[in-house]
Amino acid sequence: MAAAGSTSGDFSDALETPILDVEGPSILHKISEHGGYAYVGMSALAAAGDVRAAEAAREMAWEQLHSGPWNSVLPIWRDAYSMACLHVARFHCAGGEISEALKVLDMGLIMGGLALRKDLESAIEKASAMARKLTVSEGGGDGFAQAQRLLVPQQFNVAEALPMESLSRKIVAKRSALSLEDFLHDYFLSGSPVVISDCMAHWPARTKWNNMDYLKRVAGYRTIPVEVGKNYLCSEWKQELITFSQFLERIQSNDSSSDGPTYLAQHPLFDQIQELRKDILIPDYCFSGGGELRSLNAWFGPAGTVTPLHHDPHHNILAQVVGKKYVRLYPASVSEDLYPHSESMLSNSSQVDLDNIDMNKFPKVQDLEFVDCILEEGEMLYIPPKWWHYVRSLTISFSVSFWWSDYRGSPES
Ligand SMILES: O=C(O)CCC(=O)C(=O)O
Repeated sequence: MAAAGSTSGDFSDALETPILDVEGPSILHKISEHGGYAYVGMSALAAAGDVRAAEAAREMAWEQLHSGPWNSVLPIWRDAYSMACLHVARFHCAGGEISEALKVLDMGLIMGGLALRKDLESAIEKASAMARKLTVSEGGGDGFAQAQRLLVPQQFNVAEALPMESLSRKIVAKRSALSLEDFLHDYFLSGSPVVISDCMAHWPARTKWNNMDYLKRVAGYRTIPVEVGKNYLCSEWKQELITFSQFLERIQSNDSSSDGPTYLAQHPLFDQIQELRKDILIPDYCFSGGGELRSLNAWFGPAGTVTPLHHDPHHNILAQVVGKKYVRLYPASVSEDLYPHSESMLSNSSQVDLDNIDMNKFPKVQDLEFVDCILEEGEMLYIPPKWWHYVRSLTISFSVSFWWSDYRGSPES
């Protein structure tokens, strides 16, 4: 994709901020009540056209967001951060720096508060349309004129090593086009996992997400948070913010370098990128139990990503849109024998590394019953609440998880 770095296209009036225009004074008032006078001063200068003040205000709000644990940050500072992002993006837009504007607006969405979210979203929509136009006019094509570049070739090469004893015990039951009634009766009510095949052929994502050009076109300039490293339990693990295009290049080049794979994991991508949200449908199964949908997350990465053994409090449908994954599941009844971490933050994760089990430290694991499967492209896996799961991608893989609670709500994890 050609860089839409700077352009002569007129974008100066594209960034309308109707909510900021109305709510701005009251947000600033609250910030000054919390001692943020310097921010308020800079923000006023930014609104009057001072670029450096806009950057300074954004920096100040950023510092506040990083002043302690995330849940201790005053919500008003998140709105202050969104406000400053809108100011900074406006200057980038006026200068024709569309990709810079998009980066700043995405940071506002990812890190900012809810008050100005609609302004951020509509600015992103406009800036994305402008970026696409520029890409076409600069000769990048619209991605459909050329032969499709597939993320995952039709022939899979599953060379990844699986944990010991994989696929040698009980395989997860598989049902084709399972009716809602049978799902409820045979699996949901008894709390048993099941793989459901032939249930998502109608999703636009099934034809679109394996196409590199499509993904670049709808999301290439967007900034996303990724995880880099073997997995979140390892000390060298880190998080980075990169553009979707950079991410696609990394996973295509199969460069898991010394840092380990780059994984877009457990990210509410579909709240952030509306075009991708349109490509998926909420499975009817997620309405079982009369509760509510809690979150939709994307899991997108190269072959070899590992989500270590852990459990979640919600019902989960893990939908495999592109590529395939190995999944191993242990019932909640064996929790104690899986040696959960003692720190509360990690108490839903096991200390056992299934890829390299230390039998001296964790002797009970060896004899535990588990079920496992290879989750193929186009299949969904139902994971009941509290079931432990370990997930390894066997190819480039793009999955979506749907978490929901039943009428009782969900127990704390
Ligand atoms: O696909 C993965 O890597 C992990 C998925 C997962 O843990 C979940 O959906 O809860």
